[in-house]
Amino acid sequence: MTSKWWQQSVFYQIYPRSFQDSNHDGIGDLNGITARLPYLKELGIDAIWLSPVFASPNVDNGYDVSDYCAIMPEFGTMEDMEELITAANNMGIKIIMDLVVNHTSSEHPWFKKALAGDPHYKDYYIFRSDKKGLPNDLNSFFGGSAWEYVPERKEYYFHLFAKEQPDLNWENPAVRKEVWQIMNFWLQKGVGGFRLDVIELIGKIPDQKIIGDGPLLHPYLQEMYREVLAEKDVVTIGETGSVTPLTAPLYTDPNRKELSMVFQFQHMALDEVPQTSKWNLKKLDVSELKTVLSRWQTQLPATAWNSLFWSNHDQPRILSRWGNPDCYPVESSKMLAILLHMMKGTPFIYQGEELGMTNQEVSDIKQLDDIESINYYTKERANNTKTAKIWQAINTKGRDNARTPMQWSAAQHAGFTTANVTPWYPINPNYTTINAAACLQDKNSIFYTYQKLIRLRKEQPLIVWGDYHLLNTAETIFAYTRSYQGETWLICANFSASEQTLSLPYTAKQTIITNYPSTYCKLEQLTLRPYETFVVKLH
Ligand code: TEU
Ligand code: CA
Repeated sequence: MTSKWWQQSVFYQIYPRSFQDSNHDGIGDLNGITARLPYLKELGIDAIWLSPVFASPNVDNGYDVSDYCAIMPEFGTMEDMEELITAANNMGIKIIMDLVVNHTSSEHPWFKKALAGDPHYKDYYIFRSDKKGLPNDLNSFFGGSAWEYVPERKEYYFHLFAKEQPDLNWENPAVRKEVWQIMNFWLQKGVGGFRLDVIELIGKIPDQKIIGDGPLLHPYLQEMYREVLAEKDVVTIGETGSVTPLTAPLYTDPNRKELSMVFQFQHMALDEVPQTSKWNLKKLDVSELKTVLSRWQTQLPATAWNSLFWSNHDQPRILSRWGNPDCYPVESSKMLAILLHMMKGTPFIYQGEELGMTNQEVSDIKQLDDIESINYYTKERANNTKTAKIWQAINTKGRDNARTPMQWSAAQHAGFTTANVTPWYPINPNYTTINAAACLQDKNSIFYTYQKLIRLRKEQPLIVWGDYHLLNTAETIFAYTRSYQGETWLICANFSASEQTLSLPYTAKQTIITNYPSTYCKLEQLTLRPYETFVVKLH
């Protein structure tokens, strides 16, 4: 397979509302991002996945788009967006737009016209008559039926997320043409590609209760390639919640001409009771993490390409999830960074991950912003579920955890906004110690571990292309090798807060990166400190 720029790149996800406010209204914006490009350049990333910045009533914080070719006024103007694209491109950083086209906002003119009975736009969405009540028992991901009744029309429409996010009818060629036009509009502005929100849902057949991975999904993606992507050097990353190593090549085999890579979520579900809901908590188990991640390293055919990520705007903070924020925040953050960034795939860093930002505990419904958490809370209260249990679930898994503003400095409001302004969402009080300014001043900070990992990926083809092999060790040791063209590296982590002894039949030739200030040579008798992690060249 000929190599592509995005296979050797590291991406950084920005959640614009929470990144940097520039005009003193407490809401992050485009000019704020432009102002922080030098910070991202210093980190060394190649591309920014920008969560949605399109016009939106913000029922789901921008994932409900009312105009795909206009910027949300809170975030700035189209000129600001063009400036951001140009400034980023000039620094060698590509801007990746978040294309949310499984559904629109109910405020989108298409939907308004559809509701008004315009025959052309009616077929842009999925309407069914109400003759026998609800068309079927499909539920939406945010709770309740996926069918919303419109009394004036005596019809239901279909929505897999909030009722303010009606699903587009992809079977209608006119809808697909609109999407190709939107994509071309943004490509002409110089963006480097798209992250495709819940793209596996577009092939749905609601009447047969087929939702993910529907029969027309891949034909639509191939049409997208033909109509928009062919001959263009752009990246497409599909958000594919149910993808497995066996189905991934269907999206990413270059011969099939669909997408560049996928986001898989199997490692994100390890704290959930399988086949129930994300709120049904289960204890984390390191051996399951090793199994899942290793499966993606070894079972993916050479024709397929995967992304690597620990967090995003829908997930809790990784340090609070798999790390140890109370006793070993720095060591465990670096361990997680090294473990993931030494794997094969394209890494995505979520804003603040490189600083060791953590979850923020809440205990009052007024502290919630995320529609998914609010709906869950409301439903469970109605079911008389104990509040302690509800809050435990929300504090462990709620999406607001990742959406607290970026912690830039120890100044008031963490430098996210100006002193006398109230940020749109409260800042985690730990900003006084966990912040970018502090990280940049400390050469041993988490930030510089990420910086080094990014640099190593650019210098070492072994990290990009090497074969992966999991070593058989005690449960809480996560150790694997990468081998490429006769060279082999060992990556070894003590995934626990206690000391672990370990014997590996190797001698290290060179120490590459560590989270304790040590060098490694003879590996037959090792005593690893809490979260101690090292990468060495074996031969
Ligand atoms: O998320 C897809 C998705 O399936 C989420 O509902 C996910 O299951 C949940 O957030 C996990 O807690 C994408 C976006 O990333 C998300 O922000 C949007 O709300 C959603 O699509 C609808 O556009
Ligand atoms: Ca602002």
